[in-house]
Amino acid sequence: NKLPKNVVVTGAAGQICYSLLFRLAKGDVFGTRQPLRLHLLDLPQAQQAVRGVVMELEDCAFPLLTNVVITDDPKIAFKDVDAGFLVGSRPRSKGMERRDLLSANADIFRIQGRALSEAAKRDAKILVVGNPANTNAMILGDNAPDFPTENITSMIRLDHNRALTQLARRAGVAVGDIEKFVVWGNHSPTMFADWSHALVDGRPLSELIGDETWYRNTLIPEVARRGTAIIEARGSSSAASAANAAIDHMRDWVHGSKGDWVSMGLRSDGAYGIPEGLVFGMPAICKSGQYERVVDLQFGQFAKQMLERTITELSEEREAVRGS
Ligand code: NAX
Repeated sequence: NKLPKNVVVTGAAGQICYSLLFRLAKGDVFGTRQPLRLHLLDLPQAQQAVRGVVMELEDCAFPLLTNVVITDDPKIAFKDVDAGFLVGSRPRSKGMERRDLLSANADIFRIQGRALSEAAKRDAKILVVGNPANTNAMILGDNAPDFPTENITSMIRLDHNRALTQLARRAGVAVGDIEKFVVWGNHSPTMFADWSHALVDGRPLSELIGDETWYRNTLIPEVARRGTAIIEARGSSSAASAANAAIDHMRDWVHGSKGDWVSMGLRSDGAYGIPEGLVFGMPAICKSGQYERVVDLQFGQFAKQMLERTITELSEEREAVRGS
């Protein structure tokens, strides 16, 4: 019998977690033989709603779920965790400036960074989902002096998955046939969905589709606007697909990506001209519980411009939180 893994999930009363928690408890990330203890963190005013979600978790009688801790204290939530999904964050309220949003979230992730550093296991795998996810993940790392920053990642997988379906459909192939596709940069409209290395059966995907204008003028902006399209259609933001992307990200990190690339927000080491310390969507290959960055890629003029645009935005976000 395996020892249970401790998994912290923040924003537990929110809509993404309403899907994420059930799939986690079912075994979709760590496997169907791995028992789990969930540490659910949310704000004091959301504790009652979290208790309701836990009642529903109980009513699923998940064989893997050995215990659930409900708390509003980050130090308790991060205690001895093996993994974390940091979904909770401060949403933009009416009339709130972008700078105020960044600074409200900076405060949350500074506190959680300290709790992570003091209480989590050193090899814990952390995924930041709450927006602005890249900058929140950067702040978390900056404030976790005793925790390895390479174990802190941010989510760009939803954008990756969104693009993959559109590309596969256009090319007339299955999603699983596309290899070496990546989304670079910020989880925001400046993200760069990059098909320049993507292959289907060893053949360039761009050649197979053969329509650069569609790629530049339709695919890239539609992926960037997909979140807005979902809000318009559904009346609330993407939740089940976001939870699914979080599951994909963590499952691949834990179990491997079978040699293929995945898109992960990783702390830049300065490669590709991305300023060191920014958390940036980039390609990685996961194996044996670790990720390896894909290095030495070459870029054309268009890709360079697109990268520059999202680098500029993330650098500005960093400047905005520096003084906050
Ligand atoms: P909800 O507003 O439904 O839930 C957020 C929950 O977080 C609430 O229960 C709230 O009380 C809690 N919370 C707020 N501050 C907290 C704190 N300091 N500690 C613990 N919990 C706290 O949002 P939901 O739709 O679940 O989305 C959650 C976050 O994911 C948002 O920031 C959203 O923008 C972000 N997303 C990120 C995506 C990505 O690809 N990186 C895609 C999906 C999603 O938009």
